Amino acid sequence: MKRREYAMPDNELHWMQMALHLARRGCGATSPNPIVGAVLVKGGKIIGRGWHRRAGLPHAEIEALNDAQKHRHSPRGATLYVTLEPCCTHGRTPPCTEAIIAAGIKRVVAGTTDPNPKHAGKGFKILRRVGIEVERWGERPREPRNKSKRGSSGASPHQKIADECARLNEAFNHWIVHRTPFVTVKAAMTLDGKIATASGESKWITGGKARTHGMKLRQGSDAILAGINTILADNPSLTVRVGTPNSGSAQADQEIGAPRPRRIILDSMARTPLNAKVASDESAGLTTVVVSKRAPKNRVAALAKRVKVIVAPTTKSKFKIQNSKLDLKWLLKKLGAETVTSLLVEGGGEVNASFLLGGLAQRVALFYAPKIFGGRDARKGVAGEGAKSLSEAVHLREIEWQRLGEDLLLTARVGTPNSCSARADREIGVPAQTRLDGVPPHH
Ligand code: AOF
Ligand code: ZN
Repeated sequence: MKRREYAMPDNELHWMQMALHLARRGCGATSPNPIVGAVLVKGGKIIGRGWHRRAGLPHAEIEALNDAQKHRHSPRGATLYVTLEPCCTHGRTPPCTEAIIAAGIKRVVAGTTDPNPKHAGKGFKILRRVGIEVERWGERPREPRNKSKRGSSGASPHQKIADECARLNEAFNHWIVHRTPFVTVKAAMTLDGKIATASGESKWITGGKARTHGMKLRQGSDAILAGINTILADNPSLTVRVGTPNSGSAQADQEIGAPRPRRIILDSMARTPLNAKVASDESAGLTTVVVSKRAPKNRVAALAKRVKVIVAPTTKSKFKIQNSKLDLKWLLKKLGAETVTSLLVEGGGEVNASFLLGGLAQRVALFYAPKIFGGRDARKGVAGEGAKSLSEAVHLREIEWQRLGEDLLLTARVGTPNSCSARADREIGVPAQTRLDGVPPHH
């Protein structure tokens, strides 16, 4: 017998699912704004649908109201299902709360609270104050769990929707609070954690499906970052291309449409060759080379003719006094101020280690190919000085394994050292979450 999930009308799940679907249409296009979807329902029927398309354009709620108007439906007395708390301030666009009140909406069901400190519950308060019924989806009483399903996959459809609304905008949620980008460290490795052979060969470690997924990760990021050693060794383009699975060659791949992520190169001594792809291709305008004060002036000047160059402060290395490093915390603040909400770090090993072991990454996306390179001089996915003891290890949580052809992809959150090791061990097999790049499977 079909179990009733909770004491709310069944249709509500449907409307909220639809709002989530609509929200995802904005995937990768709304930065620095969140993706949001909205459905207006009156008399059990949908009278308007909308989603936020791009920063500067109307919010999802306004799109839904406009849609209702276009089809000559009056929104008076309707219920608004929206994945995020309606905003209540003037930004690039006027407050949605005012439009909702003016339209005579009776009830608002919102997926989650907007973490933007300017809103963060204030939108709900304003609506309630004028007598609009407001419900936060995630605050509904939880239905008792089905015992047989208890554990990793026991979440009800209601709870899944609440979780998805909260997870829909991970990068935005992080950036709007911390004002630094949400950092994902990505690496494609052999099973023994190598990203290149001792002779430096590194192309196509993983197969076509994994590479296509890697491209989606790039596409969902505001910026991609790599270190100078990677530029010198691999001369990567760091652009978004749609790969033909197993094409095996970058030339067989095609450039796809905007918005294109920025490319950030960590290069303290300004050694990026002027003919490197990142400095010479048609997307050179999207490249920023981050140098230190010690970089030779003539090199900096030559690079600055082709790409954006910024001079970052340095921090003394804990380990080698003579080795000062670019101050990554400073850089993240700078990028955050430039509305980079999500940053994909693509190595190499030293750069990955700086972010991971420096506590500057929030997520990892590690691709593993069923290959073994061995070799004490082979390049590692994560290098640096490494953890000195078990207690210094980077612990991962919310572990998700995905098979991509012959390869495996591990997606996980980076926990703070010591904080979640026990939980992380138990969490293998958490329910499938919003996909890494936020792009729905059928999108
Ligand atoms: C909503 N619905 O569809 C979105 C919201 O500059 P603005 O006017 O676009 O406002 C941006 C802020 O509004 C953003 O930081 C976030 O807090 C919220 N985004 N809110 O009610 C939407 N995209
Ligand atoms: Zn709004």
